[in-house]
Amino acid sequence: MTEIPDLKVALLGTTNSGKSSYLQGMYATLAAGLMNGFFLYCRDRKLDLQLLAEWEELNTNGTFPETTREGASFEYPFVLNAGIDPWLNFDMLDYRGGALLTSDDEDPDVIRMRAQLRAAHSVYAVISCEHLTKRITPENRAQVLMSTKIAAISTHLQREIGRRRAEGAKPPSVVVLLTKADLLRPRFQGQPGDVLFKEIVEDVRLLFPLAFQKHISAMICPVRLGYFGTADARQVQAPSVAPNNLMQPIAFTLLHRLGVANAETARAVEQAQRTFTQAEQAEKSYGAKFFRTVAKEDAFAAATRAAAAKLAVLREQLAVDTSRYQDLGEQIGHLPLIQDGTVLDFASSSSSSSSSSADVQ
Ligand SMILES: Nc1nc2c(ncn2[C@@H]2O[C@H](COP(=O)(O)OP(=O)(O)O)[C@@H](O)[C@H]2O)c(=O)[nH]1
Ligand SMILES: [Mg+2]
Repeated sequence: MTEIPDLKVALLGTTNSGKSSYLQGMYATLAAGLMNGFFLYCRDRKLDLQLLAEWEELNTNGTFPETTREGASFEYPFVLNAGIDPWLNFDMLDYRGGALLTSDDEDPDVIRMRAQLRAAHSVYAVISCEHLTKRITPENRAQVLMSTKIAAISTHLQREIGRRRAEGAKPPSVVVLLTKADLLRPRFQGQPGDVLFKEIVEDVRLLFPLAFQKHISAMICPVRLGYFGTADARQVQAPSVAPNNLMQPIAFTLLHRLGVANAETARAVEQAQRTFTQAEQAEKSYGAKFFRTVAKEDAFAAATRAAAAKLAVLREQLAVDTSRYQDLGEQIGHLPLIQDGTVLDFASSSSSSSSSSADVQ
């Protein structure tokens, strides 16, 4: 089997913020191929069955799984297929929320979390919307920072960004994952979608300014598994399960990764084009010489062929990745994206297509 690239996502959020539930719903959505021809599956067959069984349990009986797994950090070894081709090893890391609480540098969970953060291409900062039922103000900010553990998440991520900067490496992309978005309903009832986004962006700016930093690409994504009305019910009405926006964060993570990779491939194509032109010219000018040997002629021709083949492979890769980039871009809809502190105009960016965000609450 050919090597496929790795993509690592770290989910950081306090206990009960909705990390595992998001992961399950997201997995069920992507395993079903609902993201425009991209499919997710789990290399670990047991985990795969468990995730799908838990999702089915929620959908048929309205029961959330026990949080026994909260005792340990958990790594899900997914593979993302583009059509029938395996494209990426997609590892998702579901941290034990408790690791965020301790400032003990020797704590094994903290050590593991740092190691995983180092490898992460994308970090999801998870905030439950139960803390966003009122507008964030300078007065209530400290309280919300504490109960969401978002300050600790910022600290860990900031450290990692600093470490990468010192090494000349790129920071991870950032998704602000606003789980339990059904709980925003009373706050925004009857208001147009762009009011919700405008206010939520300002809330996030106060809670998690890191997402607005220079060199950071971020997305703010409200997600919901259903309309449950409360923040931590073990038992809900099965028909109230109505997932929304579960795949958009993944599409964003992939887009960001592809954007970086495509820029590199485009540079490699330019370089390969130059090499090819030089080889071709060298072959031509040797061919024009009066004294030539067949062996040398063959060597020049072989060099041209090799350069042409390399150029063709790179061009093909760029074409495939560019088309994937377009397919994924269509999945994002008009969710707020933040690049270098500038909020891209989500309200006007696309008005039709995708169902995302239209009914976030
Ligand atoms: N209202 C609402 N509650 C949710 C939603 N998703 C999860 N929950 C609740 O949040 C609880 C904790 O979620 P869990 O995923 O275990 O959190 P974790 O500790 O961060 O992994 C669940 O048992 C559900 O009751 C949602 O979309 N809406
Ligand atoms: Mg969990």
